[in-house]
Amino acid sequence: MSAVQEKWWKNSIVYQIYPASFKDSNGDGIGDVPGIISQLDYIASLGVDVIWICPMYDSPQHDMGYDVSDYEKVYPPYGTVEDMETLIAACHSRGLRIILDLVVNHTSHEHKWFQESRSSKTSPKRDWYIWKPAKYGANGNRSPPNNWRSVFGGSAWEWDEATQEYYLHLFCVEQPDLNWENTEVRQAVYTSAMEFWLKKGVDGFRVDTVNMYSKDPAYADAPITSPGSDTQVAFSLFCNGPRIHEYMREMNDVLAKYDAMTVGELPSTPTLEGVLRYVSAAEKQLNMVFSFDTVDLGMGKDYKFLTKLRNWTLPELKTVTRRGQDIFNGTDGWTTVFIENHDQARSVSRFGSDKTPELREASAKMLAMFQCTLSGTQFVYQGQEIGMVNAPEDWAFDEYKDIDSTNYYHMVREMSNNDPAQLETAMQALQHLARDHARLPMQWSAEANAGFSPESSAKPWMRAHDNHTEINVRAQESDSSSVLSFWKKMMRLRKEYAEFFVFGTFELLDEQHGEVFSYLKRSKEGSVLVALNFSEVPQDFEKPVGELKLLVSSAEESERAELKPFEGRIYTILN
Ligand code: TEU
Ligand code: CA
Repeated sequence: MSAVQEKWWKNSIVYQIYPASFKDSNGDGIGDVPGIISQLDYIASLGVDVIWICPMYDSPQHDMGYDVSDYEKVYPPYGTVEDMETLIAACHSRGLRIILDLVVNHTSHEHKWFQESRSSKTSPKRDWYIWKPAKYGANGNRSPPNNWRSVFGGSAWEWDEATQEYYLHLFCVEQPDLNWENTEVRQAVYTSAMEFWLKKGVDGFRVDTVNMYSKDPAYADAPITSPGSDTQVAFSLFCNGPRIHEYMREMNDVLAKYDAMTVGELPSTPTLEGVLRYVSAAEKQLNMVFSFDTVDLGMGKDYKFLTKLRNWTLPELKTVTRRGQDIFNGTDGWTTVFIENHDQARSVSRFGSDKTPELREASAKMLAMFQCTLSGTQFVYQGQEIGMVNAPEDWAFDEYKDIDSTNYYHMVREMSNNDPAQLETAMQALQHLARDHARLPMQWSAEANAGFSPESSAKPWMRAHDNHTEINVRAQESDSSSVLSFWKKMMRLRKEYAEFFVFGTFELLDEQHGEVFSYLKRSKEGSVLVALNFSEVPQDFEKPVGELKLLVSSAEESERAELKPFEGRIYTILN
């Protein structure tokens, strides 16, 4: 099928916005919806097609809005429902589409549904959440119904003193899991969280933790992988449960009425077959998903922060990339390409180098080329387009705000009895992998607060990166050799050569090469070669048969055969 006949979202580029950190219009130190509206021309100038806004719903913000207390209201510091209506119209008038984050595996503990549910065992909404009695040991000690560990550490069960039962929270204590087995819950979710916004004209949803709605109904203990710990990693028991595909189809029936685009977040589903069950067109469930293979590279299995720095190799990155690209090879499925989002450290710091300005810029451009030449719907996270990097190594722990980071650090402090060496290791892991890095204020200019908040305003809710004087939108917009200019060029090229880059099939070359990642993208019209140097030193690379014509290099024009440090090149192959 040619590109023109395909669904609009396949050839789209989505720009992800984290409302708290994008643009503060009124100087309270917190980004807001009017701030987003004020930067829509900038967003449109990038050449993207869709914006995705992370949760802007009313919330007590225990997990930055992924704990929704009212789906039909906007968190007041971000603005109002009217501001959202203005934003939707302002997007559409620029030819941009807008999708929202749909967070319905759980609500906030402050949502009225949960307030009612916890009010008594006989509440009509008791069954809207997952309540279970305690277990009692021989000595009469009370313990949770099973050993599941929450994604943010600690037990996934919280004891409710008033009604003497535990409720399930796969994320933080303030995020009780909804009981999707209950039909009324599903209908309430469709009406309040989905149709309320679809009727206002949003074009679809990014669906949070999409595979956790159906849990293994036995609620059995997870296998012991951390001996000596009360809690165990339990993804295999709470992801992809027996009714999940029934729920997906039911949800899709609602979304289909609005022709909405959907992208589901799909942790713990590493096989092609598992992914296809959600995204095969014939299944009518989701349009595409975010798989975790690439962004999980090098993370600890037991706790993600329990790892060595840069604990991954290039051949591993190649393998997971190929696995992700396999879906475009003869299936009726579709998926995404991304290496950053609000849950990940910055890609330049993880997969490139932020050691010197030269290496940083070179690797940011090379990574742009990497992403823009992979098949799928493309997602770019705010600040990625200017090559923003992780917070500096010398920032202290109190600059880290995310519950995932603070829970981990506090756990290490407690378990190690404040041991300085262990705390230092934990800090290093945070500096490498914390979600906080993606949440630093967007760097608009060299001015105070990185131009995120007006100069005279309150301190931004997270400290602006010290390097904002060097890395910022204003400086890069007027520089044709900047990371930003290169991203724009690559996004244009991606569309121009969509049959290769968006829709083509992927063929890995030189699988074992530890420094150069090279591959072919093929279409009916022929092939292109992509060669990416993932190292700090020049590298040779193997050339396939055929006459190569350089289409673009991420480095300054060079006659040399070798790739420069972190250089990427694309060649068309003439026969
Ligand atoms: O994330 C779900 C998820 O499984 C991970 O990305 C998780 O945040 C990470 O592994 C923790 O280290 C989604 C949202 O993207 C995230 O921001 C929320 O915190 C989470 O759901 C709960 O709603
Ligand atoms: Ca504000």
